[in-house]
Amino acid sequence: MQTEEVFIGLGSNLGDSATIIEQALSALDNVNQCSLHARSSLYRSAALGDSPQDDYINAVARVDTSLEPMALLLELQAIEQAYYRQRDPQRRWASRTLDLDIILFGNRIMADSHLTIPHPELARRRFVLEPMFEIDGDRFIPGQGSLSYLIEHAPELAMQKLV
Ligand code: A4P
Ligand code: MG
Repeated sequence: MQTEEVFIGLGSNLGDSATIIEQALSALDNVNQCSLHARSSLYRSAALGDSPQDDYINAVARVDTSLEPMALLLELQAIEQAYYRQRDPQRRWASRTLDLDIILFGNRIMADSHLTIPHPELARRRFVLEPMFEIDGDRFIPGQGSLSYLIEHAPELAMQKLV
């Protein structure tokens, strides 16, 4: 079956974040028509957003999938739900037990009311760019240029790679 390379960003800043991220990586590998091809280390970083909150633990996974983007998003949301993520519609970027974002989906570029790919914040997020580089080295990001260029120009962020 034809598969595409997808990069998924994982983040958590509530609860036992490192364990939650490790379990979510296994859950990704168990999704039908998805296999986990590679994963980054865990990274700790200061929270980006408008109100002070705890540091995040982040990682990036590369999965190979024959699912379409919307079907994959529904699978990711089901995994988020399994971790009882509490959503507060009044507060964008509020603390969360688990957040899964589609970063890249093959070479696709798309934007509709449910999905924007590549992820619209990618170029500003060192906690996604650097783990991607760790997994796979430099690559071209559709519509944006090389990953190394984006890393060179991304805003500074207090971030630590965990062993
Ligand atoms: N959506 C659109 N495009 C995508 C995509 N490429 N991947 C839509 C995933 N979802 C996408 O997402 C809201 C809607 O976005 C979804 O229903 C989907 O249709 P959500 O996960 O429910 O909401 P959210 O995550 O609270 O909002 P948002 O704006 O997606 O926040 P982000 O971008 O996820 O940012 N700081 C650090 N250091 N590390 C972090 O991981 N994360 C955030 C959250 C803020 N600050 C952070 C971190
Ligand atoms: Mg999200």
